[in-house]
Amino acid sequence: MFGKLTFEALHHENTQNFAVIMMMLTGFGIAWYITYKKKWAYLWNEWITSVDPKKIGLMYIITALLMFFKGFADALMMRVQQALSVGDSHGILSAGHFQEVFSAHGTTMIFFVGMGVVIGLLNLVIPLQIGARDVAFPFLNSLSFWLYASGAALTLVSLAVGRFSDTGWLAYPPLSGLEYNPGEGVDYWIWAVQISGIGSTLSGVNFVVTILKMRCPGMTLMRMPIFVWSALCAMVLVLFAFPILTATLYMLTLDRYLGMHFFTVGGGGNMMMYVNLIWAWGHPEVYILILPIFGVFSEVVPTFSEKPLFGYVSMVWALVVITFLSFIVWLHHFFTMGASPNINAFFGVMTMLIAIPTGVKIFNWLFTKYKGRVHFTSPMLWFFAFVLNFSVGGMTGILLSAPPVDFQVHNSLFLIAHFHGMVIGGVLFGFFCGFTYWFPKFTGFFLSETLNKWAFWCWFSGFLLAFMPLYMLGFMGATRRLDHYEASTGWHPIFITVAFGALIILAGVCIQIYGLYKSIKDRNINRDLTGDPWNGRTLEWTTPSPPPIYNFAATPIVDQLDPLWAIKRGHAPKPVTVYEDIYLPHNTPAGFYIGVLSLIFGFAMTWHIFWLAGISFASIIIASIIRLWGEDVHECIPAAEVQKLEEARLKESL
Ligand code: HEM
Ligand SMILES: [Cu+2]
Repeated sequence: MFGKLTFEALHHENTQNFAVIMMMLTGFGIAWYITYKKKWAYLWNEWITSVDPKKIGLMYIITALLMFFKGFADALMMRVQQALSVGDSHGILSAGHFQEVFSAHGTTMIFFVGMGVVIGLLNLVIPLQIGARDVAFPFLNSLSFWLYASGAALTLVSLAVGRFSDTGWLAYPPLSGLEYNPGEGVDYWIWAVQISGIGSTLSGVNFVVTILKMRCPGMTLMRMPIFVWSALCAMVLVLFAFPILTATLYMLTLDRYLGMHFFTVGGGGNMMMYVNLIWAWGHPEVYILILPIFGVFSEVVPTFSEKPLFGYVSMVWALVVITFLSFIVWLHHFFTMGASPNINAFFGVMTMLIAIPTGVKIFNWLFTKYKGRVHFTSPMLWFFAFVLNFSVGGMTGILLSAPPVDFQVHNSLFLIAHFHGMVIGGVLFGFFCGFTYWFPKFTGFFLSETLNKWAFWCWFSGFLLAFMPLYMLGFMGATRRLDHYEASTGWHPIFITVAFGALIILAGVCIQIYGLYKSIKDRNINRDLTGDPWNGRTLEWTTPSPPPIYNFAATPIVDQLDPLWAIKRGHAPKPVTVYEDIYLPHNTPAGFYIGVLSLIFGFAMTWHIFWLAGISFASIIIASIIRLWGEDVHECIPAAEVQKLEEARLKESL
């Protein structure tokens, strides 16, 4: 009846029990608070069923931040373990549990934090920047979000029921095959990643179409803000890369559930195929995360330097070249697998080539500041820290792309230092930069700048202390995924140092949480009444903060880059507002239902409860058909009503 699920699945080590209790208390706390404030109906009507990309974007970011706490807790546990587990001492985690922790950390951070913050930013900013009222497929957008959330939820469920995968964030066979891993861990991983991955593919479809088809009149491709360009490139990568992930996971599923042998050497399969396929998705994936971040900096740096972006056209071409190149470098992730020297050399050279367009971008940002009036606001601080970290990470990446060097340091902490430079110094710092920059736009009030700066300095110094010494450890021979080592290695002091670094990051995180809390509490005294607090250049700053549900009272028309600056500087006429009837899609609970059904399906498949899996899968299909059958209902806000709303708002802001 319940497949492999027994009460045994609820037995855990004490550290994990603690985590489960904390998670449940947090959940109950939130539920109690919503009940106490009588907000369930509000939550359902305004958020859960919403198809407004501004709300969906915020939901992505909130989910990603919650998942970040989990991934960060995993990271702290690993750091504590490595600082303690030397010689006779064995630290706080058993070897098996440690493996689960690093697998969960990597999976959570890449799929649920990285993807969440990036797609969240896209939802918030893209429609506004292109002068649109919505994305091309509003319901699909809501569905994407709920599939993503359901993958994240499945990862959390694995904390409480059974165990998560212990095969690393990419689950290479044969370790992840049935023979070596008969438990439920790998299946949790497969379904969590598969379900959220389908959500990502749908987001890719949605944003490519939105950017290509929904731009306001006059916005030609070469008049799009660079953030839009970066999003377009990233979403094209999604379209090409995510189907590979889906297919690869599907083959692993067939291997594990039906005893097929795609990746089993004994049965005629080839596990190297898995490694090739997963990285044919995996390398583009890191660019899916970083390209939109390049876009963020291309918005922030000119605004806070009071100068147009240096080299717009070269910026666009750099993005396009990176997009292309990122598909022909995947083999650098397994130089040591035994391909011929010629093949290794080809992929090594292709990898090095990426440094050129990336360098173009870095120099363009720096030249943008040249002779500009640079404001050292917190978004700019994140940018400066990014330049440093990304350059160091990029340089060590070039080292790794030389096969002979890679043979020495692959699988060592040198690699961990390199890619955390990219994902923390790049993706996270870039997200914090964009988050701070656009925060007043979407909430209508500011974050505390003083606290932002404190948080920044903790993150920055903590990062340097937590990750730079890993380059050294890597050279000294410390491998990654290490839960225990001997004192004679001499690594112990360095592991203690990097643990302190992680604690300083923790201080930064705490300051950020407090800052968020404080700015929400004081929101009536730190309101942004202008809609354009930073002297912005692009269309999102022509709307009030927060923007009305329909974004623009009248569809904007543009005839150049940086249209808002053009108006402010008298290079373009002030737009006259001609009110029009506005059509907006109705909210729908279908996305939420399909998300919940997918969660049930993933859980049932993981535990081999096949009748439940069958029912939930059939329900997903039926729900989709019902949804597709219905007419797309739109709500009309008549022009007169829009005018009334706009005039009321103007009066209020005076
Ligand atoms: C916020 C602070 C973070 C800390 C302190 C941290 C720490 C760590 C540690 C200690 C490991 C294990 C290293 C080893 O193998 O010995 C690790 C692995 C990893 N981290 Fe992080 N990390 C952080 C953030 C991130 C972020 C933001 C991402 C991605 C967006 C990320 C992605 C990964 C991945 C993919 C792995 C490899 C997991 C595996 O071996 O399968 N981490 N991290
Ligand atoms: Cu790569």
